Amino acid sequence: MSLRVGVIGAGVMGSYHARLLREATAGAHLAAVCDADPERATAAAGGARTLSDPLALISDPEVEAVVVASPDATHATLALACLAAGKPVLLEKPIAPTAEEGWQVVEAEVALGRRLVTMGYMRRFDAAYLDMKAAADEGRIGAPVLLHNIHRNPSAPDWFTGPMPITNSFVHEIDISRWLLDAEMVSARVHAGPGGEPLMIVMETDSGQIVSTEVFINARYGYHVHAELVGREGTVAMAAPASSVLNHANRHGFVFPDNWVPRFAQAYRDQMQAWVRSVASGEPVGASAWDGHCATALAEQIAQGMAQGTVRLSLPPRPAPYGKG
Ligand code: ISE
Repeated sequence: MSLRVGVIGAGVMGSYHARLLREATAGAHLAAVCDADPERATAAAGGARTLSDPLALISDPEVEAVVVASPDATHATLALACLAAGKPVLLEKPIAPTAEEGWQVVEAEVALGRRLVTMGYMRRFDAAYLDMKAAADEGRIGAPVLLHNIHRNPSAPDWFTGPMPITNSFVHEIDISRWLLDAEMVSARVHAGPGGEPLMIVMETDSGQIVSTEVFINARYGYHVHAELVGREGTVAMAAPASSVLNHANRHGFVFPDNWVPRFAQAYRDQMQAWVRSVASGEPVGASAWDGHCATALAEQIAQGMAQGTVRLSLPPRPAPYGKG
């Protein structure tokens, strides 16, 4: 049996997810693509059906599971429609632009009594982060006390406005830091560089660990994500994300990609495969709707409170279906 998956959104992420379903995922195939722009939809569909109405795709009997990769503002509404239709959804981050909308998704899933939402926090499938987590969990660096993150994008698109460096980019570090440290964030302090960027965000966990993150969305030279986890007996850091080094024009080194798709290509692939397997087995995988809500709620509190100094962070009690994680 091959799972019939519909993809909503045919931009950078949607078209990559569609390609993974067409070419690189066992046990599933691309059944339909939906985008307001018919040319984009056709290009991403590679022969599969195209639609322009996302709700029609979700209710289509030919679609058994849905990937949502449309603009952030539509995520919660489409996730709610998937839950109402009883269809599993791989939902691109963030869960919503606001905590209130994200919480509606959590409440709807809890009311349904079944975990159908998987958040597309793909870093949880990246080999380097998985190595770091294994090193920490197996005690190879002693008790983790500090995590340094770097998140640099070459340039921000025009529509990247307001708090988006925090609510759209830094949400990745909130998620990956909660997951790596298996801890909750309790406070944050943001320092902004000249003219407002880069941001240096320092969070503290409920067991006193420190998480520092540089968010620099106009770093010019390339897309660069880095992390180092510091333990009492050692550290584990990401190696250069390259399989070769180049000698050219009096230089020696590796090349940074322009954006996150090449950097996390394998993580996206592994995430898609793991999601398709989890739909078949019924065993949840990856970040949950609760994790999605936590990232968005903490990002919102940080963005709203950053001008006032240290921000005390809080979350509602974790609903039972989400266990600990
Ligand atoms: C983008 O939406 C992503 O999710 C990328 O992974 C992240 O690095 C980038 O900053 C976001 O804007």
